[in-house]
Amino acid sequence: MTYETILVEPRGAVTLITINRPKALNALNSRVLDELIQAFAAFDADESQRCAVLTGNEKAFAAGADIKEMSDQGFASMYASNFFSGWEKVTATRKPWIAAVAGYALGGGCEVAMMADFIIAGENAQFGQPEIKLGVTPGMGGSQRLTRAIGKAKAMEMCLTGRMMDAAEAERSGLVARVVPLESLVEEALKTAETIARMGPLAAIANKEMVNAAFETGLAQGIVFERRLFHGLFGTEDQKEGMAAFVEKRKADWKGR
Ligand code: CO8
Repeated sequence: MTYETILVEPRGAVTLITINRPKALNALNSRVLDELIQAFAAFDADESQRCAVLTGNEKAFAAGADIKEMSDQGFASMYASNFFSGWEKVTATRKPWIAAVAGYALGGGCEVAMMADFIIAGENAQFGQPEIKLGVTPGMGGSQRLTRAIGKAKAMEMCLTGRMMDAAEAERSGLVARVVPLESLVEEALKTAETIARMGPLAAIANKEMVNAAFETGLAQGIVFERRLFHGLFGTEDQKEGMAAFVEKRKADWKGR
């Protein structure tokens, strides 16, 4: 598959996806969206791939939705095309993926980073929802995911003022899992992805589904969901293999079934 706006490189069991529109600070136009949908679907369908990393470049993860592409749209065309609903196909990815963010992650860029299972940030990362400065609001889940990630006070302040949050504040606030030196960002994200890729693939998906359920359900319901998935894994060969490998003091050989 040849892409125009992204690069896709399998690295062992990890797929590295790089947004590649450097002249536009990786602004997310419809071509980027279409290509990311295809790349994530291919990653999800490929049994040899276990985890993905999505990154940009040192200056920008993505500086937002493409303002030039959007500016002439009207309500009818936005509504009729359900503009940006395609991002739900990216969030439907079942296998785990990490956003490795350096530089600007603004507007849609911040929103795409928050679609990842978690974010690892380079020291120069800047997160923000500056849409208010353009007379609009977040439209790819930013107001919802940012509020769940960092709480109402900071999310509201960021959406209402458009201010940027640096990497240190993002880590303090729970938006990012870890901050690493810029020069080792992709390497660190790949290493983390390789760690996940070495786990049983069914357990990885189940862990992801459980943690995500915490955003969608109440505590009691979430705990039942967790317990049922936990019970379900006892019907897999990987559970037998994982526990036998522990007892026999050897590395597990996962089958993904
Ligand atoms: N869209 C299109 N082009 C962009 C974008 C963008 N979001 N961001 C930067 N670019 C382009 C610039 O136009 C410029 O192009 P050119 O060289 O042809 O003039 C090039 O990238 C380099 O940008 P700058 O010269 O501005 O670089 P600076 O280093 O001076 O500034 C900034 C960097 C501060 C990041 C600045 O570019 C900026 O403010 N960008 C816009 C940030 C922004 O407002 N993002 C939010 C966009 S709106 C959004 O994401 C809404 C999502 C939800 C919509 C839902 C609809 C349903």
